[in-house]
Amino acid sequence: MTLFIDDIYADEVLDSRGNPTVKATVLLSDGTKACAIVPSGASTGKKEALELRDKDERYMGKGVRKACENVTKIADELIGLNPLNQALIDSLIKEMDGTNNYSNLGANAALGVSMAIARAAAKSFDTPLYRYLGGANALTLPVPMFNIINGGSHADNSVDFQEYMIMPLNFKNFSEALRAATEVYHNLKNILHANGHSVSLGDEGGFAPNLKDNEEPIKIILEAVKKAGYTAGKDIAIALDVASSEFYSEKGYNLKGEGRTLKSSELVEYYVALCKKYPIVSIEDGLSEDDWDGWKLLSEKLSKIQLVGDDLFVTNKAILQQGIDKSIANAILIKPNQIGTISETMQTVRLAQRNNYKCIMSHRSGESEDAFIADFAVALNTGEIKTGAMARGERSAKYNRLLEIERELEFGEYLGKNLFKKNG
Ligand code: 2PG
Ligand code: MG
Repeated sequence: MTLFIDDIYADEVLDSRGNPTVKATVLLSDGTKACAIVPSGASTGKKEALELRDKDERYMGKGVRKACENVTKIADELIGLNPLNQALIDSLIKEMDGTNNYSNLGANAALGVSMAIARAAAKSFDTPLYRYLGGANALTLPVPMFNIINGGSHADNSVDFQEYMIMPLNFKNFSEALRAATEVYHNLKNILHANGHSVSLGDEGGFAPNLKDNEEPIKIILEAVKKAGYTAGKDIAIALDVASSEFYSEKGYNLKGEGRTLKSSELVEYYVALCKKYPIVSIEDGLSEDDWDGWKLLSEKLSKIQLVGDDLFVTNKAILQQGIDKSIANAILIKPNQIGTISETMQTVRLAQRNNYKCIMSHRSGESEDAFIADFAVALNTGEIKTGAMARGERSAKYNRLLEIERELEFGEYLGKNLFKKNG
């Protein structure tokens, strides 16, 4: 008998910030049971799909009981269908919602079901999730962006830029890259401690010290790279997520930590200067989602740097298409909960890849033990993943899953230094 979906339900569980989130469970006719937990952002883009919260007295309004009830409604539509038809299932969920941003059902309800169905189908075949989603072509272990200094909305410190990340490039495989980056992380901790800085952690497991300006974290990270015995630029490069929408207004970009407000052209010049001085290979959300003119300038001035649209594109293929048409940015952050389902996420990745935009699979600042994105990055050969520091269980869960995948993929590849080579 053909396989079918037997039941779907959801529970309200907690994420890594202690906020409620949706855990969806799918049962198949062959007895397979699989679950998925939905992540949650803090510095969200305005055009992201809606995360449904109860807004009542429970959990400071952040409960997700309504989203869990909506999972039951979705279940009524999907029970009896073949779980292998992910595209059909996702389009039915979308149709049932009837809006373009999941404002009826909630993207947290939609994504939980979508992820759990993919995982159940893979499990039923006794196939790893990355192989179920990507087939025999799922072979690329992603180069990680490790967020080792946290600022902006992810930390309670003076640093305006949200994420200072390191990318291990000159390594033959993922596990060696992970080791090197982790050694840098521990050296960074020692340096911060020795200089009397706090070594408490931000939301994504990076350190969150108070530093004098937005350049200081780069200097300290480079010191840590050296201390760990690596060459900055060659072995380890720097990537930034400025998350500048968070400090943008009509007046400009307010760098509170530095006590100055910059126009977009001045901020672009600042990036140009930073890129000349330091081995920066990637800048995410350098300009605000509302500042497409600024983005245009940035894209012209720093075309050799990976310029990543996160709040800018919100994993939305229609918005990405506008960016492509206007030659804005050259890479996109991929966050399934920004758009709502696995199939829509894959559509956006396909559009990006067809247009030579790089894709970076990404976690959210509110995460869980669910490592779905590790498999998803390999399945789609994104070549890059952003999933926080190497500390905190919800972040290391993704890296540890990639280690498992690396062991399984005997003929897998780690792009390393070829990642930024043209046609590499
Ligand atoms: C980002 C993310 C993840 P959040 O801005 O890229 O690092 O943060 O999930 O808070 O949007
Ligand atoms: Mg971002």
